[in-house]
Amino acid sequence: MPTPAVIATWPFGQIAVRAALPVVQKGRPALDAAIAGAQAVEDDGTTHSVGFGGLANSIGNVSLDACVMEGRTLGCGAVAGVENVRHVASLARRVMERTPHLFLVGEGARLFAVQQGFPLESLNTPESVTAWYKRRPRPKPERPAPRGTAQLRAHPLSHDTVTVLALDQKGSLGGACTTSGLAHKLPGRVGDSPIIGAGLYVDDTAGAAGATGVGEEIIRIGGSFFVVEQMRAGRTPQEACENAVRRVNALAVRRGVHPAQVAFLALDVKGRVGAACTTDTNFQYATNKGEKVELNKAREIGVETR
Ligand code: SD4
Repeated sequence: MPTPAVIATWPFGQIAVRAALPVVQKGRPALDAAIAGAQAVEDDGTTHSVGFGGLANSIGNVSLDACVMEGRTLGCGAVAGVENVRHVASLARRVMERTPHLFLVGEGARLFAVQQGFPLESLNTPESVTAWYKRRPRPKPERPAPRGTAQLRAHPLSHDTVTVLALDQKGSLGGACTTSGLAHKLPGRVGDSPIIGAGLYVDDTAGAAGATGVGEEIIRIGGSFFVVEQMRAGRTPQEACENAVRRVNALAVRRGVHPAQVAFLALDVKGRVGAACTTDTNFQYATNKGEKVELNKAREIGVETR
């Protein structure tokens, strides 16, 4: 019987691992565990980039993105641009289980949430409003970047997603990804987090992967799908994550920009984990060693010069 394992992004991933691990240890499916982990962070008002108390967009609204996926049947669901609903990972699961669709956005996703009995509430906290006000976007004269090379250089404290990957006792993988996205994003902006194949991808026949960081750069390379396909081709989860970061770096060189802050994490059906990030990302991830929850620093991969 495979030993259950959980891995989650950033130091607040420890909250997720602590909530998810008992679920798989009780013999429940990996997807249940991943969503329980994601929800624990969505509920945590001191985590300023996920769920309740998340980072506000440019007009001060908290707008959430999430997706879930399970590795046995490739069942998946996603929501994006959702306001006033806290448990968006769970909402993404309802999309997967109760609609013929895969992805709902904006007002449609919110109406579906109401229909499914999710409470509507303000997701702003006094801290999130103050943080938005202090660093709200103000117009400043800027020389426009050459067409197609505009690159987001996010402030280290202005983003962070929780992505949770779990392996259950049946040897099946599940994942959940939930975020308020980049701080001060344009209303309507969607990052990688709710996009299957970008922020998350899970396939029992290859492995599970998730991402965090500047979503535009993760989407551009099909990040999580890329990591999973690397594992399918025989790379370990660690090698697969490193190769995805190399691809982000190589593309930045091609486009003549500095690589954005991007990180990947992965888990395979043997319970092996991997994580890597671009330089200056300072990416940490939480995972379990038996019963213990550990916080680890991911390997940074710099631009290769030759
Ligand atoms: C996004 N990837 O919306 C998310 C933000 C994030 O660490 O994960 N930041 O682009």
